[in-house]
Amino acid sequence: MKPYSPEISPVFATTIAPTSERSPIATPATERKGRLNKETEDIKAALEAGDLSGAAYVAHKSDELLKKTELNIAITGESGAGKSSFLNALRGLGDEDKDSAKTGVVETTKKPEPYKHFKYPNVIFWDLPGIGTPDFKPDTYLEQVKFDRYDFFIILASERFRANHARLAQEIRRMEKKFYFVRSKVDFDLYNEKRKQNFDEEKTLDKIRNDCIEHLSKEGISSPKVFLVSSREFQKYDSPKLQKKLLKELESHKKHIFLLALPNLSKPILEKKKKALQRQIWKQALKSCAIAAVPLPALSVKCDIGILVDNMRQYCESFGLDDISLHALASQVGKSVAELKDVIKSPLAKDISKETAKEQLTKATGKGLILAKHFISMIPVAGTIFAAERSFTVTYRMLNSFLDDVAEDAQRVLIKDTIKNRLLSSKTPT
Ligand SMILES: Nc1nc2c(ncn2[C@@H]2O[C@H](COP(=O)(O)OP(=O)(O)OP(=O)(O)O)[C@@H](O)[C@H]2O)c(=O)[nH]1
Ligand SMILES: [Mg+2]
Repeated sequence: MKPYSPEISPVFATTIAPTSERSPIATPATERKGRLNKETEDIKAALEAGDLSGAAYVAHKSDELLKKTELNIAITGESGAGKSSFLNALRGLGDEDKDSAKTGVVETTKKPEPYKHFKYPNVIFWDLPGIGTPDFKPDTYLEQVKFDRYDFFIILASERFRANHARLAQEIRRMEKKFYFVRSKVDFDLYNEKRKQNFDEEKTLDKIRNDCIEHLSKEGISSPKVFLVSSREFQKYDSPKLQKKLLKELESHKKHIFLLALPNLSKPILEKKKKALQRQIWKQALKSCAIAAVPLPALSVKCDIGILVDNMRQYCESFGLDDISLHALASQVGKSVAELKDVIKSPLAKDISKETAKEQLTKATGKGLILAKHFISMIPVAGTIFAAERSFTVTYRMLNSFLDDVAEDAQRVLIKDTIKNRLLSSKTPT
C-alpha cells in the first residue's frame, strides 16, 4: 500500500517529454548500476505513468535503504601499531576527543570494540585487539574477532610487515574478504630521518614503502599495495589515496555512506561528497513536493519544509559544519574554533531551522524561474517532467545553492587548516 496520495498537478501530466528528447542523464540505465539503477527506473516509470505519489514512495524507500545500510570496517595489526589512533583519525576525531578510541603506549585494546561514527551511526569502525598478543594467536585470531561481520580489513604495521601480517592477510583472503596494508606513524620515521644529511622526504617514503612490499612479498603476498599514513597528519602522505581506493571498491550504498562519513581533509573528498549529495537532490525535491506538501503562500510554493531542513542539516554535518567536527578539527590543527568559524558563511547544523529553510527558499525564488537548458538536463528523470513545476524547481534550486555554499565553506576551512599544517610539518612531531 502506498502511504502518500497527493493530487498530481496537471502540469506534470502534460510536460512529459518523449524519451528521445530527454537529456542523456535522464536515461540512466546505461550509467548507473545495481539497486540505485533499479530505484531510478522505478521512479521514472511511476512519473511516466503520472503516479507522483508512487514516485515519491520509491524515493522515500531509497532513502530508508541508505539509512539502514551498515558498513563495518575492521582495523587490525600488532599491539601498539597505532590502530586506535588511525581509527580516530578516520572518524575525524583526535585521540583526546569525547567518544574517541583509547590510545596509549601500553597494550590498550583487548577485545573487538565497535565505534559508531558520531554522525553516521551505521558506519562502524571496529578497533580489534593486537594480533599475536598472548590472548590472540594468529591461527585463531580471525575466528575470535568474528571476521564475518566486517566489510573489509585494514592491517596496520608501524615498522615492517612481518609473517603475522602476511598470515592474517592470507586468512582474510581465504575468508573471501578484502584487506589493505597501512604502514602507520610515518611522521615519526621522517622525524628520525630528518637528522641525516641529504635527507629527502620522497626518497625516505619510497624506501619505507619498498621495504614493506619486499617483506610482504617474501611472506608470499603477491603484488602487495602499501599505504603510508600518519594519524597525526591524516591529510598527508597516502591517506587520500587509501580513502579513494576504499571508496572505489565499495558497492554503491556503502560507498555513499562511507564517503559522507569521511573527514573533510582533502579537496578530492570534498568534491566527491558534493557530487554524491548533488545526485540525491532531485529525489529530495521530489519527496518534498509530493509528500505532505504544505502551501507557503508568501512564496507560492508547496513543499514539506521538514525534508528541506533535514537535507540542509545533513549537508552541514557531512561537510563538518557542526560543533563536534569544528572542535575536533580545531584541536587537531592547533587553531581556535572561532578562527575556523571566521571563514564559514553558512549557518552551522544546529542553527538550521524552518526559518533558515524559508530564507533560502526566498533566495531561490528571487532568482526567477526561467530554467537554463543545462539546469534541466542536470535533473535526471524528473527534470523534464518537473521543469515547469514551480515548487519542484524552487526546492531543487534551493538545495543545490545551499549545498554549493556549504561545500565552499568546507573548502575555506580546509585551506585555513592546510596553511597551518604546512607550517607545522616543518616542525617536530609531538
Ligand atoms: N608519531 C605518531 N605516533 C602515533 C601515531 N599513531 C599512533 N601513535 C602513538 O603510538 C602509540 C600507540 O598507539 P595506539 O593507537 O594506542 O596503538 P594500538 O595499535 O591501538 O595499540 P593496542 O590497542 O595496544 O593494540 C600511542 O602513544 C600513539 O599516540 C602516528 O601516526 N604518529
Ligand atoms: Mg588500541
